[in-house]
Amino acid sequence: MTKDRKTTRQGPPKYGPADSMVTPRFSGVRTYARLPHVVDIGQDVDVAVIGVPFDTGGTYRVGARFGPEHIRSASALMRPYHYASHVAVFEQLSVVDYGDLPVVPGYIEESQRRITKALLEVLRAGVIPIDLGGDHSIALPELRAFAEVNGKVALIQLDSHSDTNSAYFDLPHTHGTPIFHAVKEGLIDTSHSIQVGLRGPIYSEREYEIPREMGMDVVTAIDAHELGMAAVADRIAARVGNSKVFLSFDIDFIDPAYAPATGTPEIGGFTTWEAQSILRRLGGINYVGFDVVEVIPEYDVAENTSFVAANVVYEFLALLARNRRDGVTKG
Ligand SMILES: [Mn+2]
Repeated sequence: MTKDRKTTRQGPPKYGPADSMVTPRFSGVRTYARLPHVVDIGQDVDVAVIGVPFDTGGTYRVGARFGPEHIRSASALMRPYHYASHVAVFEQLSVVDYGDLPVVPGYIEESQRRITKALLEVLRAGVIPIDLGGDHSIALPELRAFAEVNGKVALIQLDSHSDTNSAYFDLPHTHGTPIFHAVKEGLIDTSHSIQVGLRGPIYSEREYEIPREMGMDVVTAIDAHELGMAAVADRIAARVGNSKVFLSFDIDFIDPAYAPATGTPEIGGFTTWEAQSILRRLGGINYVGFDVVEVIPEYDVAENTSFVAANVVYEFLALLARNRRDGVTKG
């Protein structure tokens, strides 16, 4: 078990973004939110934003290897105060951009090994990672690292697909299979896990029964739109309770009208405001990590999708900043 950084870090945050009232936000080397690029992390870091530029798991469109670079670029417009939560994010948290984890294009299982190994170093330093994908196949090596440090974790998955297929083309690993393998490997506490936003043409009526039979709660997009975002958020919060939580945000949760640049777009999705509305109601949860995946900048329009992802990351940071301010500690 790692030490709890929330109680061990002394004094004000060491690392925060460049001041855009002092130097223009379009200047300098691009990192997430103009944060310092720091690879020597330890006591003085709470959160690390980390690129995972791997996209060999894509089954349709590919190019998420360029996601981290574009999300970082779009994030230059992040400002330090989160008004909806009334929190000065970087006064609460010491945050760095850790750069990218090692991957090997074309070699999914070797990349999984390298991602897990590198992420373990971050987790063992007591730092909460926010990973920028990459396709959703990275969730499996992420979950292997989270489970090794924390034991089974609860999963909040905002996604238009369940990603619980056992195989594609008679082979086990793609961006449509990570949750199947994670459950099979015992990495997820399914009884406290929930998938929200599932939609689109599927293979059969049975498809959404697969994650349910694994023990997860499933809120389809149809159900979520009927329930409304406040009720969806309440259901998520009740489901995970006091568990240690990994929140995985597939950008295809958002409707392609707002986030077109993704691997397998599905209409009937959620607006950016609806996504913010859910995320902002998920305070007080014991998060061990986050990711945002499946941004494929080649398909983007006016950088919209990267900008949405950059803001999703900012919502994650605000949740952690609120937890710090409110004295919420790890369980
Ligand atoms: Mn997915």
